[in-house]
Amino acid sequence: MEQIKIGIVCYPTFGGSGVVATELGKALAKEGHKVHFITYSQPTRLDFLNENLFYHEVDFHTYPLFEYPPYELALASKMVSVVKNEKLDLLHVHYAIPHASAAYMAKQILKTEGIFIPVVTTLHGTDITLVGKDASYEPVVTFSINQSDGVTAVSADLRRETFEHFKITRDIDVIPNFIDLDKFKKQKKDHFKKAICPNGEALIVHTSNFRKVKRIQDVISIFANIHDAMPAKLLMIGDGPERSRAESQSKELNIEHDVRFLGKLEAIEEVLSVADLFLMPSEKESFGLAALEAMACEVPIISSNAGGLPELNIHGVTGFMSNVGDVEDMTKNALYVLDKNHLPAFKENALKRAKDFDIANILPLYEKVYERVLTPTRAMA
Ligand code: GMT
Repeated sequence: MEQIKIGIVCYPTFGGSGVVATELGKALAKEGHKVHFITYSQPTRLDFLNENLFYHEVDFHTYPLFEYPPYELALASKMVSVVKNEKLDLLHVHYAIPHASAAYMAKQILKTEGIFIPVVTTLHGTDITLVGKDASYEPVVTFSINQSDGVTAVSADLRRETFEHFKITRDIDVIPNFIDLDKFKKQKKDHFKKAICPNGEALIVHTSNFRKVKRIQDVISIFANIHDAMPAKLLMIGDGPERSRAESQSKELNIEHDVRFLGKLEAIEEVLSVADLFLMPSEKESFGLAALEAMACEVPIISSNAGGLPELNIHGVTGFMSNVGDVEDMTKNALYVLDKNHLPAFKENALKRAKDFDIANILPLYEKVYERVLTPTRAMA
């Protein structure tokens, strides 16, 4: 498509929605589009220089009257000024709350000045499945989805759930998460593997934000069972509210010497390069980007069958899926995959499946949505 100027709004943190938004922006910039990130701090993965990438910080000031600083208003105001100053063609907001409603407000303000700016909203999961459904947000989420010019969801399951729980009066395109296979690939890190697993132990990995929805207590329980059956080590990457409980659990189970909590890591692909198995027993997972990152590094997946995971993890091929909370079944499957006679095929299949989500295949799907929402603007010009 012809090169355009896009404003991307996202959470700049380690979470999946921020990662997808940032990686998408970087890929669009490489294609020659001008990409302006509008966030409250520099996105974590915005880590390289490109003449087409720009960053605008939302500065919001508090005042003694405000018990809760009105971030959404500051964000909407920032969107208005960036659209005007940079002559943006469209806004692409990731995560409905509060980005889609702030974009709606910015759009209405700009309309009064004769500027039409189309808004694309990407739904990522918890903005619908956990937070959005909450009665305190539901009317605003419904309204701002319906008022967006384009809406995408990261899996067919998330699209289904959006239609099920909200009164949606428009289409939603499914555009899955994607992966940069140049960054996420198995690297030779034998020395690292030797340091963690000096006696050839199996290396199990989990990465997440350690929120309740990730069920990291199941990760520890599954690992404890694997550990009973064979020599194994577990690396827990990330941080969040459930971390200390999981640390205590591994002490109670007497496996703490073989479980390491590494905290937040930038170069996850280096750890994934030496992993044998990835655990994702989540309660909900609209897509499971962390599992895709593991698969790209040739790591098979033991996951729950929640949400969009069946759209990624092929049961019996790239790993296995079980019902949420079925630790016994997940353990049995993990031991099957880790069997030396089975592991190589699962690794190969994981990489093969990850290639379906190559960013080169997914980027054009977003560009198609951009083209579509821009058509009425061009007709008006
Ligand atoms: O997984 C999280 O809690 C983070 C969350 C987010 O919004 O940042 O991730 C969601 O978006 C990712 C990117 O689209 C998806 O891959 C994750 O599956 C999804 N998480 C959940 O649905 C729990």
